[in-house]
Amino acid sequence: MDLRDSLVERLTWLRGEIERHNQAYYVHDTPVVSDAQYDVLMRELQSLEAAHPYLVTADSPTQRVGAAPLAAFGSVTHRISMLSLGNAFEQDEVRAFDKRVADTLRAAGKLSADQEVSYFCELKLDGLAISLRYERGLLVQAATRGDGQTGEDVTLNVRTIKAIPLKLKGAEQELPEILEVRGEVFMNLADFERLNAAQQARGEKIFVNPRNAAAGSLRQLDPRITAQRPLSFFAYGWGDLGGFQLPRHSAMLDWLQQLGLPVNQKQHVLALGAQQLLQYYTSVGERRAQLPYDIDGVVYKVDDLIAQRVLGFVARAPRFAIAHKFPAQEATTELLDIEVQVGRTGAITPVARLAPVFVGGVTVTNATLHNETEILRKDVRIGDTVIVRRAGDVIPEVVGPVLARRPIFASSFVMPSACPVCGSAIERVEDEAIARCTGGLFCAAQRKQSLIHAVGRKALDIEGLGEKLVEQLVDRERIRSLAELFTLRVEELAEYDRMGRKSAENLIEAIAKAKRPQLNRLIFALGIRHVGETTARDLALYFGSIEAVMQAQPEALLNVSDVGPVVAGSIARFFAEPHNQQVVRELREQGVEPQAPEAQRSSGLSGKTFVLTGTLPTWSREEASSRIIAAGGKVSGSVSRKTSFIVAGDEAGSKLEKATELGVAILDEAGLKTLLEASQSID
Ligand code: 9MJ
Repeated sequence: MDLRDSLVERLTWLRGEIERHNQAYYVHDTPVVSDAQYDVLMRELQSLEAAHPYLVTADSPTQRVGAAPLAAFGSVTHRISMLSLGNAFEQDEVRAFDKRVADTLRAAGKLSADQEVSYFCELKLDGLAISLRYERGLLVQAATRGDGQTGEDVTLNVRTIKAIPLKLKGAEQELPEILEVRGEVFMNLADFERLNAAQQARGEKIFVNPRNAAAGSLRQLDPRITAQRPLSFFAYGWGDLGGFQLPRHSAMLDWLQQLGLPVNQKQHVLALGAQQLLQYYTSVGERRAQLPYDIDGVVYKVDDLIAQRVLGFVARAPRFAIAHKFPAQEATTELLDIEVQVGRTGAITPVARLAPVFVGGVTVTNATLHNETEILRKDVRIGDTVIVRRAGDVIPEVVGPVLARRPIFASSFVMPSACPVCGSAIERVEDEAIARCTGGLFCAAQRKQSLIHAVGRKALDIEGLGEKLVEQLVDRERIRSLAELFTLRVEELAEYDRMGRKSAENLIEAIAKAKRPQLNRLIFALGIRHVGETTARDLALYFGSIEAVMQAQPEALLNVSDVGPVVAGSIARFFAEPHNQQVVRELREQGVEPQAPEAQRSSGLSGKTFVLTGTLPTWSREEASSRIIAAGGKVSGSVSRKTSFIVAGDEAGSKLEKATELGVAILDEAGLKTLLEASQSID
């Protein structure tokens, strides 16, 4: 073998390896080598090709990047038009679609009276439709949908998308002479976030959503830029097939996948009749927020391709398929004003006041703008038309302005220098994005939020004391500190909005019960910055009384597990404030008796370590843990020989297996309760 032969062999091997890794990464989502290993192969290929340009082939992976810039996009006439889909928003529209399909097929003798129509269900990706033309297995042309008849020639850009094979898989004689594949180019959410972060760091355009980022990247005049953009692709259809066809849509997609094209098989199902279509819609809706990309609905397609032909087309959409849309997660509306809200620790959050807009299934009038830096970054101005996003249960947020619609009177947000609620100065600590009101508990907004926190489920857990009532109590200056909560009487409470005598009585009873809180809950209720539930519990165990925590020197605080200088400093500063000391004194005067962990602890469970696994029938994990700790036991996250008991609920997994192997005693919830009762610690 001469030098040239061995060089060609090496090049062929490198190209094969790199394409195999591209497939593993982009088509199957399961990379088999690290990025660094991939880079080594790619660099070797690039340097060999640079030294021997006459050996470069059109399908070499190096040809995905760096082609010369396009002057402008040429146009491509689709040999078979690229259709769009009709939409359904309501269940009834889906039922009507299924009925139309079934009636037509029955009339044509393609479906018997007792048969349901078989549909192929797909996700509706929110990207950009493209058509890829392969001739004898080689990608020769890529075009956007355009108006359905004529699209833009984006071949050079599409060649840079690693998820799209330049060459189809399979023996040459088995590859179709002509194959036009249709599908969606899109960007994964994580890639979108990374791209925007990089764009911002370079001072370049920020994209408002993954769809725009994908479209902007594909329609770049310079393919070298497209090459750097993380685009993905899924195939879901076809155009010209050169006469070849399998009998079903599902079989066609299997075939496309075999040819090396990415197909979103994991998300596809076959469904019979309208009811199963609606089940698919619901189940995808539940998973939507966890998907790694944006979708705007699902698509139902009649699976049988002969049936599809019988059904035919209306205008530009097929009668055999329909898109069932989810409520839009984004909408545009007018930004009427930006106001600021004051949180429990004084943090100032700018809030957008919006002209009401229906988004994500609800009407939104307020949306968070996070902080001043975010407003500047997004360049959002009062008077702008803005894009509002509400995804899943997430708080609605302003994504950015529609610059083309910016009015001349649009005005920039200015962070007020004084708190709008109490007038105290607003400060912004250097290096922190958050501005804060310095008013502390002098500020009614902070008092309200502190009180809401203090009576919450994880703190004093006072049932029946909601936000609206707290607001009224603070606004009427009836309650100025947590201690005054314990001076409330049934008669006066009954006068408040939406409070009857019975609910007033229940509330007073709940407040009375809160006079004997667990010490850790009381510490948490005080709302000391950086002191969460766990730290509060550690402090309670270490110091044993609220007075001891209050008087602790910073050095003593540092002895508590997981308390470092920042937390210790925050605790010390909190209790150095005379009004905070006053609150604790007043609580005591009102008869509040925190229950020290020692008092709750009996000999029974001390020295015993528990591991919780699975879902218990009535107790949350949190509740079971706090009961065990209150009874003197310890809760650990992992099973070892030192574990005394494993408490196993439904769907207990590997921990239970390990405990069984090690011979650890196993309890269910009832067993745990019995044990706790025996240790006389249950309250
Ligand atoms: C998207 N966007 O995911 C179709 N689509 O079928 C799926 N779009 C489509 N199918 C025919 N999954 C025309 C468009």
